[in-house]
Amino acid sequence: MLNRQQPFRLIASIRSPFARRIRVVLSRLQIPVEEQMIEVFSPPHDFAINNPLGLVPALYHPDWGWVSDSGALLEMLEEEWGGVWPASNHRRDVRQASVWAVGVMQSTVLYFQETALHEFPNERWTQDHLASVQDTLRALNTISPEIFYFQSKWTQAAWDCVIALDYCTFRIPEWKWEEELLQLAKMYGQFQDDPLFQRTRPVAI
Ligand SMILES: N[C@@H](CCC(=O)N[C@@H](CS)C(=O)NCC(=O)O)C(=O)O
Repeated sequence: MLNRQQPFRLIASIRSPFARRIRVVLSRLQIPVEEQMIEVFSPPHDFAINNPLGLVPALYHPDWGWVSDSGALLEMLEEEWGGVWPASNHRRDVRQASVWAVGVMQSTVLYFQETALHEFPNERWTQDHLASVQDTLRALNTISPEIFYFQSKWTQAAWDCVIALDYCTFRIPEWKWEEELLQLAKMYGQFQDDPLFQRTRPVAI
Protein backbone atom coordinates (compact mmCIF):
# COMPACT_ATOMS: atom_id res chain seq x y z
CA MET A 1 0.00 0.00 0.00
CA LEU A 2 1.41 3.33 -1.09
CA ASN A 3 2.01 6.05 1.50
CA ARG A 4 -0.31 8.73 0.12
CA GLN A 5 0.97 11.47 2.44
CA GLN A 6 4.35 11.30 0.74
CA PRO A 7 4.23 13.46 -2.40
CA PHE A 8 5.33 12.16 -5.79
CA ARG A 9 8.20 13.86 -7.53
CA LEU A 10 7.37 14.47 -11.19
CA ILE A 11 10.16 15.14 -13.64
CA ALA A 12 8.72 17.00 -16.61
CA SER A 13 9.54 19.61 -19.20
CA ILE A 14 7.46 22.65 -20.06
CA ARG A 15 6.82 21.66 -23.68
CA SER A 16 6.29 17.89 -23.39
CA PRO A 17 2.67 16.91 -24.13
CA PHE A 18 3.35 13.50 -22.52
CA ALA A 19 4.45 15.15 -19.29
CA ARG A 20 1.42 17.42 -19.52
CA ARG A 21 -0.90 14.38 -19.46
CA ILE A 22 0.57 13.40 -16.10
CA ARG A 23 0.58 16.93 -14.68
CA VAL A 24 -3.12 17.10 -15.55
CA VAL A 25 -4.12 13.69 -14.20
CA LEU A 26 -2.30 14.22 -10.90
CA SER A 27 -4.15 17.49 -10.48
CA ARG A 28 -7.50 15.94 -11.53
CA LEU A 29 -7.10 13.16 -8.94
CA GLN A 30 -5.73 15.59 -6.31
CA ILE A 31 -2.59 13.54 -5.83
CA PRO A 32 0.19 15.40 -3.97
CA VAL A 33 3.15 16.10 -6.25
CA GLU A 34 6.26 18.22 -6.43
CA GLU A 35 6.88 19.14 -10.05
CA GLN A 36 10.44 19.48 -11.25
CA MET A 37 10.80 21.03 -14.70
CA ILE A 38 14.03 20.01 -16.41
CA GLU A 39 15.92 20.70 -19.57
CA VAL A 40 16.14 17.21 -21.14
CA PHE A 41 19.65 17.89 -22.47
CA SER A 42 21.01 18.56 -18.95
CA PRO A 43 18.98 16.31 -16.66
CA PRO A 44 19.49 15.84 -12.90
CA HIS A 45 21.88 13.00 -12.08
CA ASP A 46 19.38 10.72 -10.28
CA PHE A 47 16.88 11.08 -13.15
CA ALA A 48 19.57 10.31 -15.73
CA ILE A 49 20.86 7.15 -14.07
CA ASN A 50 17.38 5.74 -13.39
CA ASN A 51 15.80 6.61 -16.75
CA PRO A 52 18.10 5.33 -19.50
CA LEU A 53 15.71 6.46 -22.25
CA GLY A 54 16.11 10.02 -20.98
CA LEU A 55 12.45 10.82 -21.64
CA VAL A 56 9.96 12.78 -19.58
CA PRO A 57 7.65 12.30 -17.79
CA ALA A 58 9.17 10.23 -15.01
CA LEU A 59 7.62 9.91 -11.59
CA TYR A 60 9.38 9.01 -8.36
CA HIS A 61 7.85 7.81 -5.11
CA PRO A 62 9.84 6.03 -2.36
CA ASP A 63 7.32 3.14 -2.44
CA TRP A 64 7.37 2.83 -6.25
CA GLY A 65 10.87 3.92 -7.21
CA TRP A 66 11.09 5.46 -10.67
CA VAL A 67 8.40 4.95 -13.30
CA SER A 68 8.51 6.50 -16.75
CA ASP A 69 6.19 6.67 -19.78
CA SER A 70 2.89 8.51 -19.54
CA GLY A 71 0.83 5.46 -20.59
CA ALA A 72 2.43 3.20 -17.96
CA LEU A 73 1.96 5.94 -15.37
CA LEU A 74 -1.75 6.28 -16.14
CA GLU A 75 -2.16 2.53 -15.69
CA MET A 76 -0.36 2.56 -12.34
CA LEU A 77 -2.32 5.57 -11.10
CA GLU A 78 -5.56 3.88 -12.18
CA GLU A 79 -4.61 0.75 -10.22
CA GLU A 80 -3.69 2.71 -7.12
CA TRP A 81 -6.30 5.52 -7.14
CA GLY A 82 -8.92 4.71 -9.79
CA GLY A 83 -10.73 7.54 -11.53
CA VAL A 84 -8.41 7.92 -14.52
CA TRP A 85 -10.85 6.11 -16.82
CA PRO A 86 -14.63 6.18 -16.38
CA ALA A 87 -16.07 3.05 -14.75
CA SER A 88 -18.60 2.44 -17.50
CA ASN A 89 -19.07 0.60 -20.73
CA HIS A 90 -17.43 3.60 -22.49
CA ARG A 91 -14.14 2.72 -20.87
CA ARG A 92 -12.62 0.90 -23.84
CA ASP A 93 -13.63 3.63 -26.28
CA VAL A 94 -12.20 6.32 -24.01
CA ARG A 95 -8.89 4.48 -23.84
CA GLN A 96 -8.85 3.99 -27.59
CA ALA A 97 -9.43 7.71 -28.15
CA SER A 98 -6.58 8.43 -25.72
CA VAL A 99 -4.25 6.15 -27.66
CA TRP A 100 -5.12 8.02 -30.86
CA ALA A 101 -4.48 11.39 -29.19
CA VAL A 102 -1.09 10.17 -27.94
CA GLY A 103 -0.31 9.02 -31.51
CA VAL A 104 -0.99 12.59 -32.65
CA MET A 105 1.47 13.87 -30.03
CA GLN A 106 4.11 11.38 -31.20
CA SER A 107 3.66 12.12 -34.90
CA THR A 108 3.77 15.86 -34.17
CA VAL A 109 7.10 15.40 -32.35
CA LEU A 110 8.45 13.45 -35.36
CA TYR A 111 7.16 16.07 -37.81
CA PHE A 112 8.76 18.85 -35.78
CA GLN A 113 12.07 16.99 -35.53
CA GLU A 114 12.10 16.31 -39.27
CA THR A 115 11.19 19.85 -40.36
CA ALA A 116 12.87 22.01 -37.71
CA LEU A 117 15.77 20.03 -36.26
CA HIS A 118 17.18 17.81 -39.01
CA GLU A 119 19.86 19.29 -41.20
CA PHE A 120 18.36 17.79 -44.36
CA PRO A 121 14.61 17.27 -43.85
CA ASN A 122 13.22 14.35 -45.79
CA GLU A 123 10.10 15.32 -47.76
CA ARG A 124 8.64 11.81 -47.66
CA TRP A 125 8.96 11.53 -43.84
CA THR A 126 7.56 15.03 -43.40
CA GLN A 127 4.49 14.17 -45.47
CA ASP A 128 4.01 10.83 -43.68
CA HIS A 129 4.14 12.35 -40.19
CA LEU A 130 1.79 15.17 -41.17
CA ALA A 131 -0.67 12.71 -42.75
CA SER A 132 -0.62 10.64 -39.58
CA VAL A 133 -1.44 13.73 -37.47
CA GLN A 134 -4.20 14.83 -39.84
CA ASP A 135 -5.84 11.43 -40.37
CA THR A 136 -5.91 10.68 -36.65
CA LEU A 137 -7.36 14.07 -35.71
CA ARG A 138 -10.00 13.65 -38.44
CA ALA A 139 -10.95 10.32 -36.86
CA LEU A 140 -11.11 11.89 -33.39
CA ASN A 141 -13.33 14.64 -34.80
CA THR A 142 -16.04 12.11 -35.67
CA ILE A 143 -16.34 10.12 -32.45
CA SER A 144 -19.25 10.34 -30.04
CA PRO A 145 -19.14 13.33 -27.62
CA GLU A 146 -19.82 11.01 -24.66
CA ILE A 147 -16.28 9.63 -25.05
CA PHE A 148 -15.05 13.09 -24.12
CA TYR A 149 -17.60 14.19 -21.54
CA PHE A 150 -19.11 11.72 -19.11
CA GLN A 151 -21.01 12.23 -15.85
CA SER A 152 -20.41 16.00 -15.97
CA LYS A 153 -16.65 15.66 -16.31
CA TRP A 154 -14.08 15.76 -19.08
CA THR A 155 -12.58 12.31 -19.56
CA GLN A 156 -8.90 11.47 -19.91
CA ALA A 157 -9.56 11.17 -23.67
CA ALA A 158 -10.80 14.78 -23.77
CA TRP A 159 -7.72 16.00 -21.92
CA ASP A 160 -5.40 13.97 -24.17
CA CYS A 161 -7.16 15.32 -27.22
CA VAL A 162 -6.90 19.00 -26.25
CA ILE A 163 -3.28 18.50 -25.14
CA ALA A 164 -2.56 16.97 -28.58
CA LEU A 165 -4.39 19.84 -30.33
CA ASP A 166 -2.50 22.45 -28.31
CA TYR A 167 0.81 20.78 -29.14
CA CYS A 168 -0.14 20.52 -32.82
CA THR A 169 -1.03 24.25 -32.82
CA PHE A 170 2.33 24.98 -31.16
CA ARG A 171 4.47 22.85 -33.51
CA ILE A 172 2.50 22.86 -36.79
CA PRO A 173 0.96 26.36 -36.85
CA GLU A 174 0.77 26.25 -40.64
CA TRP A 175 -2.07 23.69 -40.49
CA LYS A 176 -5.29 25.50 -39.53
CA TRP A 177 -6.99 22.39 -38.14
CA GLU A 178 -9.75 24.36 -36.39
CA GLU A 179 -11.20 25.45 -39.76
CA GLU A 180 -11.80 21.82 -40.69
CA LEU A 181 -12.32 19.89 -37.44
CA LEU A 182 -15.34 21.65 -36.03
CA GLN A 183 -16.29 19.23 -33.26
CA LEU A 184 -12.73 19.26 -31.90
CA ALA A 185 -12.53 23.05 -32.28
CA LYS A 186 -15.65 23.44 -30.16
CA MET A 187 -14.25 21.23 -27.39
CA TYR A 188 -10.85 22.95 -27.56
CA GLY A 189 -12.62 26.29 -27.14
CA GLN A 190 -14.27 25.07 -23.95
CA PHE A 191 -10.88 24.38 -22.34
CA GLN A 192 -9.37 27.79 -23.00
CA ASP A 193 -10.45 29.29 -19.66
CA ASP A 194 -9.67 26.20 -17.59
CA PRO A 195 -6.93 27.12 -15.05
CA LEU A 196 -5.32 23.65 -15.26
CA PHE A 197 -5.23 23.83 -19.07
CA GLN A 198 -3.73 27.32 -18.93
CA ARG A 199 -1.17 26.52 -16.24
CA THR A 200 0.24 23.55 -18.19
CA ARG A 201 0.42 25.07 -21.70
CA PRO A 202 3.70 24.68 -23.64
CA VAL A 203 5.80 27.82 -23.66
CA ALA A 204 8.16 28.90 -26.42
CA ILE A 205 11.67 29.94 -25.42
N1 LIG B 1 6.08 7.26 -24.72
C1 LIG B 1 6.61 8.31 -23.88
C2 LIG B 1 7.14 9.46 -24.74
C3 LIG B 1 7.90 10.48 -23.92
C4 LIG B 1 8.67 11.46 -24.78
O1 LIG B 1 8.89 11.26 -25.99
N2 LIG B 1 9.12 12.53 -24.14
C5 LIG B 1 9.89 13.54 -24.84
C6 LIG B 1 9.36 14.92 -24.54
S1 LIG B 1 8.09 15.36 -25.63
C7 LIG B 1 11.27 13.60 -24.33
O2 LIG B 1 11.48 13.45 -23.14
N3 LIG B 1 12.22 13.84 -25.24
C8 LIG B 1 13.57 14.01 -24.86
C9 LIG B 1 14.22 15.00 -25.72
O3 LIG B 1 13.49 15.83 -26.31
O4 LIG B 1 15.44 14.99 -25.77
C10 LIG B 1 5.51 8.78 -22.92
O5 LIG B 1 4.33 8.64 -23.25
O6 LIG B 1 5.83 9.28 -21.82
